[in-house]
Amino acid sequence: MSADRGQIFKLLETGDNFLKYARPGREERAAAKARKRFDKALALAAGDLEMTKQVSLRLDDLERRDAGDAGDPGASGTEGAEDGSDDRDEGVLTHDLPAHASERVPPGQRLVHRWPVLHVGMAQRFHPRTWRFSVSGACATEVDLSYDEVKALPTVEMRSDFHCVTGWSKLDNLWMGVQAGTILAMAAPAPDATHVLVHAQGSYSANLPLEVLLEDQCVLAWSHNWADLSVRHGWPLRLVAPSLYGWKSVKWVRSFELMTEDRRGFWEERGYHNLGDPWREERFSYQ
Ligand SMILES: Nc1nc2c(c(=O)[nH]1)N[C@H]1C(S)=C(S)[C@@H](COP(=O)(O)O)O[C@H]1N2
Ligand SMILES: [Mo]
Repeated sequence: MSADRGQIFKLLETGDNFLKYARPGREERAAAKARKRFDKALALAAGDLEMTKQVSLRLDDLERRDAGDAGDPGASGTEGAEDGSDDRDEGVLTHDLPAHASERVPPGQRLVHRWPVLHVGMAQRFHPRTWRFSVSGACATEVDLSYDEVKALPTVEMRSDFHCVTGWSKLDNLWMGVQAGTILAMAAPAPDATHVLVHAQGSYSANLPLEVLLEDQCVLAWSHNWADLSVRHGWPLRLVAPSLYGWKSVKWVRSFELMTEDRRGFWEERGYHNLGDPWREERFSYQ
């Protein structure tokens, strides 16, 4: 039997979204709902090695998550005090686009006015004394910066639109931070460096072509619309890569790993598109 990959992936996507949108305090319920979809997907994927692998990665994630919660209560409760303000941002969708917006909203996306929060796992706590941002791998000079050193680099303001693969787009975000290219230049990427694995604190990562990270609009940001980021939006530092879907915009970012060949990040390994251009609707790899 070989079920349609689209049908299997739809179950995975639905399960992923329960996890991504889990509200603080509701993680258990979200994990149970996700597990149901993943179990069903596993049954349908029988005989399809690639899809079976993608389901298994997710079931492993849930196991690790369960173990982590039981063994390390200190790992949770990372929400900062400033995080209560925009609590009800999800699902505020409109279908009436402003006249100028139509050509700025990629296919299959709808506009949101407030700012949803989504991530897998726990928000990450900032430890200013031990926090570092590093660049390693295929480069002439490894870079290793404290938070103050990052903030002392030339600052830019960058306006851009944000498109999440789950279907929402938020226009006109004003980010303040340091261009990714500024820090990459300090490292002097090797001539044969082609891709970067962007690592978050915790186990999240995303891969991007080096040339995308070098675009002017790619920023390591600490501020959004004139306010410091909240913890759940990625404080103290997040990547903003506006030309790709939002999962590439790694929150709680801690390092760039320069690579001479491509390697898939967290969601890419779980079946999301390797590049993720919203204008081409590059959502999932099975497409
Ligand atoms: N570290 C980390 N960064 C992440 C994620 C995550 O799970 N962990 N989720 C990504 C996804 S899928 C999206 S759409 C955006 C959402 O950013 P926001 O929560 O600030 O809206 O963060 C991205 N960055
Ligand atoms: Mo996303």
